[in-house]
Amino acid sequence: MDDRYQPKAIEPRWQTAWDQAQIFAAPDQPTAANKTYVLEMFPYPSGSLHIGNLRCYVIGDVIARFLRLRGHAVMHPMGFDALGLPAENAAIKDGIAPAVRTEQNIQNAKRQMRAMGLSLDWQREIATYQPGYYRWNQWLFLRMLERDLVYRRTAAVNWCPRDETVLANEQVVNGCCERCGTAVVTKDIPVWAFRITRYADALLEGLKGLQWPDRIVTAQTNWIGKSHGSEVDFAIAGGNQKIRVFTTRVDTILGATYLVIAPEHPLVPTLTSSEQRSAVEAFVEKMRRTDKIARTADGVTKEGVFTGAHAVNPFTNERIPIWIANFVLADYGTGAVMSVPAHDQRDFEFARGYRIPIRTVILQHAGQRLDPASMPAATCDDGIMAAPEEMGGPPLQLDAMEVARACAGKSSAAGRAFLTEWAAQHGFGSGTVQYHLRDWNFSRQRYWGTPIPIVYCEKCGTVPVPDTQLPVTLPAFEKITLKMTGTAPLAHVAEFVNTKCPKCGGAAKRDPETMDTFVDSAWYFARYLSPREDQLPVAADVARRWLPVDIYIGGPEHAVGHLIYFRFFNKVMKELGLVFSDEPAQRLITQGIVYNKALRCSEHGWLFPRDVDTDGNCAKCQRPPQTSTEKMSKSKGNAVSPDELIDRYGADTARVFLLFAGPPEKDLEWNDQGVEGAYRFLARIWRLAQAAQPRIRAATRCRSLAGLDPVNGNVRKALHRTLHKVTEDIGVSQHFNTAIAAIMELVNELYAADMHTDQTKLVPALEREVVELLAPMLSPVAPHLAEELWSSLGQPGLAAVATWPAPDPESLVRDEVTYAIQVNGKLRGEARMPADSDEAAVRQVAEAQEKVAGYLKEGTLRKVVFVPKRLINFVVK
Ligand code: ANZ
Ligand code: ZN
Repeated sequence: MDDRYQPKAIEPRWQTAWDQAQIFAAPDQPTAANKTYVLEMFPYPSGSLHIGNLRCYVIGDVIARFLRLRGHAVMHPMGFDALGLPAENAAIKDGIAPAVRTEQNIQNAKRQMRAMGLSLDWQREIATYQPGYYRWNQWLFLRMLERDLVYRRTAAVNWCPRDETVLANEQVVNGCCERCGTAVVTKDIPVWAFRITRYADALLEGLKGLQWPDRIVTAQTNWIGKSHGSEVDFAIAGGNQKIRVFTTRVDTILGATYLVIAPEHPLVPTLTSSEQRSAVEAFVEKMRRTDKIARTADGVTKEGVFTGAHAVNPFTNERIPIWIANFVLADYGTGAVMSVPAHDQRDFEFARGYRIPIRTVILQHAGQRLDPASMPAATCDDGIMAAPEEMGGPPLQLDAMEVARACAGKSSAAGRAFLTEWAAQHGFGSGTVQYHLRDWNFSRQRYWGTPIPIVYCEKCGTVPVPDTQLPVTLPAFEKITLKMTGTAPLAHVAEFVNTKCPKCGGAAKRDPETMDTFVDSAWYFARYLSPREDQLPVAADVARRWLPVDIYIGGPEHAVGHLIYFRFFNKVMKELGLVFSDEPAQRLITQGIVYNKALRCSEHGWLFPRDVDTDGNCAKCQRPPQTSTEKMSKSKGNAVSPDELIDRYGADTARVFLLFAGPPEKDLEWNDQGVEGAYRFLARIWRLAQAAQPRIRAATRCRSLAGLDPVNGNVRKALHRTLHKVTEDIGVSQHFNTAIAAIMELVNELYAADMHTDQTKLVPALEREVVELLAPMLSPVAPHLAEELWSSLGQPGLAAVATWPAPDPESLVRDEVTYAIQVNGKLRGEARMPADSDEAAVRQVAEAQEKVAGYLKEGTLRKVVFVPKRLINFVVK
């Protein structure tokens, strides 16, 4: 071994050795018991990856490497999510074909991943822009079309006026385009949609068996949004039409003082009186121009307009006005709401704004009297149904007395059951279930996506492209004029659109739209298993052996997008007999965000390091920039490239930094000291192994405590304790940070025993054992250094495929010492405790002793003095 730790010299060598030995290739025939499929969400190949992007892959790599050492057959593939808007927009900007640019970016990303030491099976690489991949998007589309899971509809879609495309709900953030930030508008256009709503219940049900973070499960549950409620018909006064409302709170119906319908509701024109017509039309037009998500967001002022019409409450015969308002959605429930301002906050704000009466009908506790005139807000919780004399606001009319008396004193839940039943018996309502989940509009008016395999023929209508004619390939970029016209660019490419009808052979036109890239990522996890299979998207036997993904790692931002879509596709693929597990991924780890300081000039925006002068000011205007901590991102100038980092410190340092900064789920902030610290830690290990190498070459490994002096004995115990902790922290809790901390402590003990010098207090056999165990322990986190340690032993083979050692139970037994327990310096008790107990553990035992507790009660605790291995003293006054 070299004198100095020089990662640059050693890391590429081991990367080549791993490649040559092909040790990361997943075996074809794992046994069910030892297969583990570790998958990270595949990257979008934009320019190059930064350290923030790589965090997810390093986390996955530690798990994959650890499990390999534990004897698992590990599948750990990688690919590229290569279609989509950013590549197309870049192509428009600089005229380079997306395919060319994408391929360059992929090569660069692969180089970076290899340089980080990721243990990936590159033989399984996929890239979604290749026809050999997207062909199967088309094939799945056709199978779903046959099952009525794909359909064409006119939908009011989210439309980004800048990107000129439809956006899924998941791609709209606070009413703006997730990509470019432009305010999204609503537009009616024909689209292709997946009938994901057919799986709403299955998608909810499936969540129960998954080991996923609670917040993702909650986000999906809410997104699917199953609500049990009732539908009730209100007659329109003076006609014979009805308006049906959906409510989850039919127990509040005696407090309904108005109805509200969505601006898009079909009854709007019929209901509007001539006096109200111009006001209504103006309002409806205004709503058409605002995005429906922005319009219904919390905090947006509730506004509306009276139609001039009235409805009749079927339970009470009360006449109430019908309004139109911004907060009612046309495509949820029935698009009409009974408004109960006393018990619903939106209704409350609206009623206050338009001076509509408020009647309280639910009591939060018996005897409560609510005064609508002075209520600061609606009381929205379930409660007890009020008797007529307990209600506040306008009194009920006589017709309402029968039902009000029957309900008085019932709980809200009992009231809902009772009134739903009543409505059913009288034929004006029933119980029902609603979902918030909507069908997935997935056609895009863009070029760089999977062409939709449909042909339109004047004679035969809409004709699916037969399987034998797949893939329908994208025409070369050179043939395209990417005009931002709002129509699909492929529509202007004659040689693409003009085709023959597969049915009658006559002239026909292809569908010029492409698929949302979320289709690509909805099933890629299966494609890795048989990436070259050309009969089916995935070969059944490998799917049976390897699926589901055992551990999936990726960003929590995908909670209600990709992570729902791929569950939906998995269910469909199971019905198609392609896969056999109910869910695509059993465990999910969502990694935290990597932050870094960013500089912003008030004049010139985000500053890259090269935009800052030596005084730290903006190089263009010399103004001092503002510093803030931002999510690491290329656009904010605060991205840290792995290339420079690897060049200076090595990949192992970069890995240790990312892993040591906190557990995988936690956000972390980039900092240079942390990197230095990680480097020093690895250099210290290097020095140990280098110093010991001549001594241990010929030694045989120590195998027991027997015959060791106390110094050696304690080091051996520390070694095995560390091994035990690292095994648990990596394997059970995935707290890689505490595993690394444990190794750091061990290294301190080894330095204390002078193992790094020729004055070592350790016997060669123990030094050998130290290195033999350190190599596998380090292998998941710092794999290159681990190989160096391993080969310094004169051992054949690679550390990456060694066997994970088991700690020696004899050495795990912990030494015990007697702690003195003092109160105000006087001995009040004693406790036998493990020598390495921490303050909290000793304190807990001490406080539990009756005598000690008695003394502690005599005053207030001011201070606790703790001397490890000796005493704890409580200072009480
Ligand atoms: C009366 C009522 C009284 C309501 C009350 C709530 C509280 P979830 O749980 O999301 O299903 N609603 C129904 N359709 C709507 C639409 N198209 N746009 C906007 N709001 C709509 O919510 C169901 C509740 O949301 C329904 O119950 C209805 O208001 C409203 F004290 O009816 B409720
Ligand atoms: Zn035809």
